[in-house]
Amino acid sequence: MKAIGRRPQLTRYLIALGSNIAHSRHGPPPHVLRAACTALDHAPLHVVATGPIITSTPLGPSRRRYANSAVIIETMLNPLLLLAHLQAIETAFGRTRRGQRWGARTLDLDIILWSGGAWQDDRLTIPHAEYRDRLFVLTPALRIAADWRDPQTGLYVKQTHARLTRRATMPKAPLLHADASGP
Ligand code: PH2
Ligand code: MG
Ligand code: MG
Repeated sequence: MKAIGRRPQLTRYLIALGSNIAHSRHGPPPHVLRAACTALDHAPLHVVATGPIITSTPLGPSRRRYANSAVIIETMLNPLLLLAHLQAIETAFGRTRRGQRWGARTLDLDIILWSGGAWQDDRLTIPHAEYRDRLFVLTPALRIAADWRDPQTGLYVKQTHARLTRRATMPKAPLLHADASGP
């Protein structure tokens, strides 16, 4: 749903951060994310919660490991204005867009969820289309947004996270004894 015609209001967003290229000044990816949190905490944005920084195996063609994190920000910006603002921060951190999908990047800032429900247009989709399958998003998000609800699945972040981790650690079904009939 679009917020056209609505008056601007204070809104919360869950943002995922990723980096797998060092920055000449900020240093390696975990330091890039720390600097990005500082950059995000300037008007018209305000960081209200910061998740842990984790390292993760790259999904996609890049071979460099990622640093990932998540923050909650509060702002009066609507999703499209926020998207433009986040892209400006990515560019200020030296992000170049060479068109390769999932290519290596100094800084990636993705809008995952917002307090306004769902958003869909040709520039932006909220909830983020792939976050439900990404532990590198859900693990840091769990610490700061466990009780945020996905308007499309109805699941809380903690449930979406549990769905992934339980599947990964589910005990195998007990082996049936092929020779159960015995001697
Ligand atoms: N981001 C991608 C593609 N692959 N892999 C990891 N581990 N972490 C990311 O943030 C990431 C990725 C596209 O944005
Ligand atoms: Mg991304
Ligand atoms: Mg992105």
